[in-house]
Amino acid sequence: MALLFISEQNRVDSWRDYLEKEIPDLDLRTLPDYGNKEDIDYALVWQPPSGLLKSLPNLKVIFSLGAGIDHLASDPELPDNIPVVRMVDPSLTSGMTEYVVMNVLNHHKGMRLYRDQQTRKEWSPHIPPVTWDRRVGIMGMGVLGSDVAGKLSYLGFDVAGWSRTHRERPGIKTFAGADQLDDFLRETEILVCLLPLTDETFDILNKDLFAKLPKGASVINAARGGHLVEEDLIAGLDNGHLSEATLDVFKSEPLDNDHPFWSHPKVTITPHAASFTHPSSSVRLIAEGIRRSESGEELLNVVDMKRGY
Ligand code: NDP
Ligand code: OXD
Repeated sequence: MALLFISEQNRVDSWRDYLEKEIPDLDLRTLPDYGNKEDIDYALVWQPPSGLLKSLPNLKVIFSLGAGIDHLASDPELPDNIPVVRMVDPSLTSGMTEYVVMNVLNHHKGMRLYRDQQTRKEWSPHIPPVTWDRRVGIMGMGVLGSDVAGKLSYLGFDVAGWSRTHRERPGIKTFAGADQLDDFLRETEILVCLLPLTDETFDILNKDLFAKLPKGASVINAARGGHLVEEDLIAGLDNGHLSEATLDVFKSEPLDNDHPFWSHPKVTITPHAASFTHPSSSVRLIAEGIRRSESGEELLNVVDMKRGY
């Protein structure tokens, strides 16, 4: 059975051994010379060339190498009759939780101020509120947001979550839908975005939303650059309404050399590195997906492409 793997070239090398060990009869194909189109049964992909998947006549399942599928949904040529399975993997989840918890703690403790002060050899302590008086608001309470919320709550933070449909979580204040967005934002001091990128969530982090946060709030965007109106964030930071931002994702990646974020004193940048799909754990999910497909069982983590996530 043939699986076409599409990602950055260096990632194939790290995936090959794991895939071949987990799926012994696997015939692994890569670009550019992947052989006959008719051979390909499965595709495991990140940002495949537009139209390529549609040209594979015997394709059974498209596996996304990431949790997000906007890299597929944005392809107008994506075949609409092939299920898309997204990555729901413990290593991806724990990596994201580490990233968000690390940055929430940095914002909470004022680490950016201390970095600045160090350059001036300035000794000025800042006393943060106790964690239970610090509201962290998480936009997107799915696989990643729920895990992050649980761990932050364990650390004692006052955690709120916002999702599309109402979801009860022990110890978390939950809000849902456009009607409850303002209530969610009103007390959020550290805002974390873990939404999928859809038509509804594109540009959601904009000046109107920032204006509803309390003065001094900070922003962590670990979801997609498409969520953020970049100039609105810069305006909010420059006029003092927002205190700082940590950004992992950008409208255009890699970030342009002359982008103002690089040198903005209140912005911390990571290069779309909040979390990664590690082959050591995620190949089991691909193998299970292929097994289910071959035996006619229901696939897990199939994306609702109409809903967009
Ligand atoms: P899930 O699909 O599990 O969760 C999505 C959450 O967003 C759900 O709670 C959903 O609500 C909510 N949501 C969707 N649309 C809306 C809306 N219009 N209004 C309010 N809430 C909405 O996704 P994951 O948690 O697995 O991943 C989230 C995103 O994180 C991915 O799509 C990807 O873009 C990004 N990501 C970034 C990485 C990085 O390295 N920077 C790594 C991995 C993922 P409901 O619960 O009601 O369905
Ligand atoms: C993902 C990502 O969606 O890495 O998994 O961005």
